[in-house]
Amino acid sequence: MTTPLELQSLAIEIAREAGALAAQRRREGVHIAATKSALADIVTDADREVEELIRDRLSTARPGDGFLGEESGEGTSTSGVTWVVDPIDGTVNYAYGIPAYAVSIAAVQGTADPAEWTALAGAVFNPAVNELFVAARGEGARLHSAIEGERRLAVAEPSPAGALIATGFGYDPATHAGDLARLSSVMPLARDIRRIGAASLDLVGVAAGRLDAYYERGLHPWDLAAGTLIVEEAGGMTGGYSGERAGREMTVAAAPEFFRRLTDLLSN
Ligand code: 2AM
Ligand code: CA
Ligand code: CA
Ligand code: CA
Repeated sequence: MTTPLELQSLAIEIAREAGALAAQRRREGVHIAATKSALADIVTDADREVEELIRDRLSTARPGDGFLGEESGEGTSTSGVTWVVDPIDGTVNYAYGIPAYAVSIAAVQGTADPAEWTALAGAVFNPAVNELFVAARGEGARLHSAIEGERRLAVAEPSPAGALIATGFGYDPATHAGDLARLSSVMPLARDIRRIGAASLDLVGVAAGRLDAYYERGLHPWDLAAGTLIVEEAGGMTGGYSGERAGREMTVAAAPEFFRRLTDLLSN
């Protein structure tokens, strides 16, 4: 048996090494290798190289574990544990030199499906500002920050004056009308809106109290695996529109009372 804390240590070690590689490649200059589904849906050489490093380190340390990564697909698990990895979350920020991108690494038990898995450990590391957000199941969530130092994370309900709400917009033009309709429906609860451009950083932002809430449609397992565990271990709630788990259809994260108000609004 491996404990969530042991998996967390491995996630941290690899996220720091992978983040250092991403930052190094960023300094050397970014090459956009391909445009995928849409103009904003890009992949750089660094996305692929960083995922390869993570996959290599994990298969050496834990050869029986499964793997699900954005850039290189799936590998099966014989141990019951699967690593769900986004090598660079926020690739558009990365390509433009905006310091809001992160390596996201999570260990989950069971399947690699967010509707079914039990998340055990997660690490989200933003090398551009040297901030690491971590959680292990049942052990709480922590931030190790070059700016703020080290602290345990705990969500708080927003001020009655209004919430700072982050969201993201789908790359597929067919989703734009729905994105705008949801945005206007949540505006009455908002003090202001943020579109940061990296789902993992939106989620850990909620855990750290830097954002009051986050919601987005269209996320993939690797966007949300580590971040949702970090929110939950910080005492927050994550999920879809009405009781289901966070996933492609909808991902909402907030402190419990505000989570209920926001999901009520979004589902109407
Ligand atoms: P990426 O940078 O790893 O591709 C932006 O809202 C967030 O959504 C980022 O975390 C981005 O991840 C992710 N994302 C990836 N593909 C997307 C898509 N087709 N539509 C919307 N967001 C997407
Ligand atoms: Ca991508
Ligand atoms: Ca992503
Ligand atoms: Ca990515």
